[in-house]
Amino acid sequence: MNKYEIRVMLVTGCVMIIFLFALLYNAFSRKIDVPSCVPYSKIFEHPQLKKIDDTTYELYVVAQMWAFAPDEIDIPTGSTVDLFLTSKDVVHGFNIDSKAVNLMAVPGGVNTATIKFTEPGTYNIVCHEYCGAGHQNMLGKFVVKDE
Ligand SMILES: [Cu+2]
Repeated sequence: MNKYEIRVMLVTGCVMIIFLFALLYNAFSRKIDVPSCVPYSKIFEHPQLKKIDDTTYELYVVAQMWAFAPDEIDIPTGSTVDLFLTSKDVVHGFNIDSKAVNLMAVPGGVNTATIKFTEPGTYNIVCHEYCGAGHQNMLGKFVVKDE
């Protein structure tokens, strides 16, 4: 190793330290965090299950670290649910157990699916896209009951 190599390594190390310091300074002192935005429709400001008629529902779900809103959805057996899914912060997943529904919740975008619940039971929802420290606790469920 000659003296030029050592010099280059020292300069590189200094630049990295300055960069890291600038990053942490901005993150903590200026409280910069992940953005929070809800797209397009005002309806996502109040995530909800909307009844259209006796067997049809529209469901507006907002995912954020680390929960779904709403996280428990009660519907009668035989219902058809039109799902509209978005995210407030980072990309999340939306997978319904024993249903062929596997969506991404993307900030700034809306993904949709139509789901028919013909059998009563509890259908768990999991976030299957790693989204940070609380990811494993990001759960929800559909509770389908006979009326
Ligand atoms: Cu997650």
